Amino acid sequence: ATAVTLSRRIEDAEDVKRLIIEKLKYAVGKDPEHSVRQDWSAALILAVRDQLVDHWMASTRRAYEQDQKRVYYLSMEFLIGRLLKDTIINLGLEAPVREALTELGADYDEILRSEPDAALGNGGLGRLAACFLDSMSTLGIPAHGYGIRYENGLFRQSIHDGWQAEEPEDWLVTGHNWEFERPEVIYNIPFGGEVITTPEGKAVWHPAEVMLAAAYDTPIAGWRGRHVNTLRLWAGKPAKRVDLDRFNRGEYLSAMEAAVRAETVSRILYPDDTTEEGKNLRLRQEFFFTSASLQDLLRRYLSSHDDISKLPEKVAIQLNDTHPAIAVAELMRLLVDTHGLSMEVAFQLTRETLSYTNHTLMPEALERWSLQLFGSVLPRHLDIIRWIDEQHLRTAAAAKRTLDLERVRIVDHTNGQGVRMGHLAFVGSHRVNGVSALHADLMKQTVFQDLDSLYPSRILGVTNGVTPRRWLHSCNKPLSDLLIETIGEDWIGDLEAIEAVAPYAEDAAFRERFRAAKHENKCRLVAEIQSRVGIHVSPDAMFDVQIKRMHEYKRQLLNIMEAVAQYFAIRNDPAADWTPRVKIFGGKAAPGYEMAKLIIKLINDVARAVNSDPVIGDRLKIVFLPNYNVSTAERIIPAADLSEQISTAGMEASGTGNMKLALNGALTIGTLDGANVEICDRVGRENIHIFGLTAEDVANYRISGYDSRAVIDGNETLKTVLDAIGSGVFSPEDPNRFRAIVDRLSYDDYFFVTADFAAYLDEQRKVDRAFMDKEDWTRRTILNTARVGWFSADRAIRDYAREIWNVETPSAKEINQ
Ligand code: 26W
Repeated sequence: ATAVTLSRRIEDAEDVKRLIIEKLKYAVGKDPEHSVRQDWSAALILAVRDQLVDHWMASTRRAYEQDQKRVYYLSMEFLIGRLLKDTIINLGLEAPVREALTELGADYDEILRSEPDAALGNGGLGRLAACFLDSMSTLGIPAHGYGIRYENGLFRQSIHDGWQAEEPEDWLVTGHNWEFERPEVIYNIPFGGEVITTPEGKAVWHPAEVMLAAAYDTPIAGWRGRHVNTLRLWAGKPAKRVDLDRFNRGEYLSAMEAAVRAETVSRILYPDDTTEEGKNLRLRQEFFFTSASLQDLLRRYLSSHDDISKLPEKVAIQLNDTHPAIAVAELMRLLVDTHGLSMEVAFQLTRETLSYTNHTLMPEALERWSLQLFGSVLPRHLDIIRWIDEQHLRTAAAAKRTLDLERVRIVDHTNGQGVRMGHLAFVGSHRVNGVSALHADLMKQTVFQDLDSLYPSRILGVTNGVTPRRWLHSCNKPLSDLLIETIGEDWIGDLEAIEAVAPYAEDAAFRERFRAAKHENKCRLVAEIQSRVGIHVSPDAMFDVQIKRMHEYKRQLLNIMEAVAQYFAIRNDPAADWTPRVKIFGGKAAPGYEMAKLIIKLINDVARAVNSDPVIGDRLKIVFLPNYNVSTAERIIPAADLSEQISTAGMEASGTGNMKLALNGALTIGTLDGANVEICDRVGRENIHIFGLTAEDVANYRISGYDSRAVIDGNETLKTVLDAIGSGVFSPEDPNRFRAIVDRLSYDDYFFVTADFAAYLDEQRKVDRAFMDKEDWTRRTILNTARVGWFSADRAIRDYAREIWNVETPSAKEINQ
């Protein structure tokens, strides 16, 4: 076995060549002469995957032998993107792979681009889960990610006549070469039916239907590839493919019905990250993957332990938002109904094992299921939740007389009626965390105020982070090379070491090279913009970037309104000393979110007018890059000069794009929201452009009332901009197209766009002046890169490990040894 292992290990380009040819022949079934790009890609992925297997097995063996505590990250979304380049870089194989492919006559970069971008997530929450997988492997924490193997990930966006159109994303069609199917790992997932109480008083669930969850594993390597964890995704399978009785009666289609229903559960990722759908399928998806994951981890625990009561010493389960919150009831059910524990003991173990991360305070995104739906899909769980709620209510009644008991209940008995999943997750967890300092504070002041008073010190903040491997070292080679040459490569495994570059901000020669790296990235993006949307932009202009999901609270509208104001100003005085800008937008709107889709159209209509106006020239260009995803982010972020983080204060829980952009040497223009607050603290107030209402201002306005009409009437520029948009200046073929937007802002400006407009414009003009001073601008961008090392996902994971999971992590020094 050892001999086989050694022959597969890559030492040089010759080894790579041999392995690729072998994979082409014996795994893909092609000879090199007749291989197309997909074949080369498959062969390369399979060859690289081989390199992970020994470390992967060693990691598993170590966890068993040393009886290490394991971490399970349950998430409905893992927005991992492409894996090939990062894995090659993590393993230190880039040079030999490149050389081998060149010698074989294949194009390395083209092969990298042909890998499908696994879009098993909507946005920030899913991407955070992917960064955390990278960091848990880098830190050598024995961990599993558990999720759903969606056949169709987030839809592909195309732009037709300025409007968003959605097409299905079928990333699995070309085959997912990273994964290992595990046909032997299958679990029964029951649904529906009823609960019967036996004469002895034992509750027995008789489900109406049982389907299967089948495991597919993807190995996840960390920095230097020493430790490899598993992302285990579940696919829905029918218990039996065909109903033979029906089939024999000639009812061919209905004989397949149950099979189709089972496969539907892992068919599609819900594309809406704002409004909870309340759909039967969504609830089934949540229970499906949560139950499979819990059954799987209990089986693993029991294979080497016989005392179930020690579970919390060896297992930590993190719930990524409330999507897997049914875990509270499902773990109880497994412990009580399958393993014979009492409800009391089961509840204690459940709470000590689970913890919950909240990612949003927006009331419409807080999950709540009607009792009717919940009871029909998960009747046993509803009983268990009622039991938990009774215990919880007793605690509440004993603790505080002043509390409104109706508000703290998990099962809402008021007219709304329903199961509050946030409450369930909170009550069933020993720790509940927000994703930035501000967000954790707001959790205590708003949605979880009562629960916080009942269970003080359960809430904590763990500020998000991003992996420096993907989001600097791999996506920004020019800057990474410069950093490595200047301060060495410790920062890749210990991002706070990047601070060592700060003194070079004062070094003119270094600044020149830092600018050159940025320029190279900008030129690459210029070419992409030209080829994808046919707009010519200059790499010398400021690249002003807003890339994120389309949402009213993120205020892409404020950004495009500023563009309109600037457009008019330039037209009025073309000869003035304008700072040339390219405004770049990217982001998907949920298919049912009409306002967000209308804002995309507005951006494109304004872009059409501005980009074709000969008076404007290079002074202002507007670009909407379609189908924003992880891979496009990897090309846009290194090229950005200005990072737009302009959400209504109090509404963006953290943000993570803000961290990636600052790390890559962009300055931020932003509100004091989410992690912007902490970014400001670290880079220094003079190296960031903060404007607008604070979260406290917003909260006060919500109480006292805010009159946008008066603000509009008092601001000539704002009035001109809104009149133009509302009267069809940008949509002459349909003058009323944007009426709804202007009406919203005039009568019910819920996101305070008009309130922040003047301050935003002021700050943008300061940005213009600052950009003109090339040396000082570069100095400040270097300080941003140098000072955001704390926003590494490695630091975030250390915080989770210490404050929530109670597992050990190695020091930064050990990582770099
Ligand atoms: C009910 C459907 C649904 C689905 C997803 C509702 C809400 C969500 C997520 C909470 C949306 C999300 O991605 N939130 C983002 O999480 C990031 C990681 O913590 C934060 O950085 C962002 O600020 C937050 O918006």
